[in-house]
Amino acid sequence: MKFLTLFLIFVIASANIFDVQANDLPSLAFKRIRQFKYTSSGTLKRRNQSNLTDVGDDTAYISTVTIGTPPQAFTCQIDTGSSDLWVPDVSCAGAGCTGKHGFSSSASTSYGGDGVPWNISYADGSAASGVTATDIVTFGDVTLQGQQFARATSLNNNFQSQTFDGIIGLGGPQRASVPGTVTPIQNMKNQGFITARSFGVWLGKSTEGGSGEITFGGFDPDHIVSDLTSIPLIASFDSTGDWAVQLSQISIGSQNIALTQANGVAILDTGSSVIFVPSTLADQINTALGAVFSSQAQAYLIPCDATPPDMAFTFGTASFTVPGTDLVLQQGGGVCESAIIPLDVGGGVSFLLGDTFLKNNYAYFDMDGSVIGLAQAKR
Ligand SMILES: *[C@@H]1O[C@H](CO)[C@@H](O)[C@H](O)[C@H]1NC(C)=O
Ligand SMILES: *[C@@H]1O[C@H](CO)[C@@H](O)[C@H](O)[C@H]1NC(C)=O
Ligand SMILES: CC(=O)N[C@H]1CO[C@H](CO)[C@@H](O)[C@@H]1O
Repeated sequence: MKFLTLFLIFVIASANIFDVQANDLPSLAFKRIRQFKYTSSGTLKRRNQSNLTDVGDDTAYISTVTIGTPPQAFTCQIDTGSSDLWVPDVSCAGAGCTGKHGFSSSASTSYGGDGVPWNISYADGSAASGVTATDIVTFGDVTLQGQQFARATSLNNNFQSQTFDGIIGLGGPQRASVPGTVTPIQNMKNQGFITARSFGVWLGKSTEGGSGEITFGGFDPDHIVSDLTSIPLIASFDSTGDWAVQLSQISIGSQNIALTQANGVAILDTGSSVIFVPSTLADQINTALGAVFSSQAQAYLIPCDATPPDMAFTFGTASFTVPGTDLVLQQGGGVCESAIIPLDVGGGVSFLLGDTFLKNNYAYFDMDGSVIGLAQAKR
């Protein structure tokens, strides 16, 4: 997840939340979601997907991405909080690059040449730089011609501990480091694989066998327990390409915290393992969970055998749950940390609802409909 500091005028769409199954809503998003659910041929064409691997007990979800001819394979973290696709270059040297696969442009007969200098930095302090390029890119079932990506010739030490090679950003093109970038999701539409710039994300749990799945251009009805509820994207974030939605309340057991337009902006971020909350709310939430801040650990610690209450995240009138058991993170040596972690993100964003939230709730990211559809996930 990467952020720019922007001064935004808040023109937040009124809490226009509706159930996708309702019959009297003329909205385009409604029709599109219905259509995806029941159309197996025609405009949607056949389902295109990518399987995901759950790594580090739900800390990251990765997909194999191949680049070039013959294909060179990389593991990329799927990140809805950023919009760049990059892999390490074969020339990448230094601690951040150790053990990762490197792309060799000279070994690809379809290499489209170098573009412009490129760099990106993420909210956790990790940073990469190199050069943009184009080549054939395969992501799950989809093969994209002339796809832009970046060859990272330098990765900072933050990447040393990461088990994946690169990152595939699934945010809007406005979030891309290089203006004018055509993202893989945009290219899937341009090249006729999908009719809308949308995708559905199911994240498994390591305790239940792991794995995960992205469905391009639609969602997978096999991984939702009920119909999707459409939550409008916040209009003022159109210019940032962020998947930003408006939280109205969070609940910890029976304790409710009401949120305002100003302090309830949440990004649904597959690239964050946990749930990041504003530092001003972290004490209240963690106290209700039974977690206590340790200045030594610089973290909210919680007994590993604790059974904290469930949390609910409310968008307008629709609530989505995270079970208390998923809020206790094993850190090794009998130490456990709360999954509710303070982070002042900036840019008008208060919450990053990461994998802790998304492995419990299926999310359908629809850029063309300007909505995110949510439903409780089904294994
Ligand atoms: C990153 O790229 C931006 C935009 O091209 C440039 O202004 C900036 O100097 C670059 N930063 C680094 C550290 O290379
Ligand atoms: C994803 O996994 C399913 C089930 O194992 C398999 O049938 C499908 O071919 C896989 N898709 C890709 C793109 O590997
Ligand atoms: C596996 C699968 O269903 N792939 C489909 C992806 O979309 C293209 C274009 O519609 C189809 O040709 C593929 O069969």
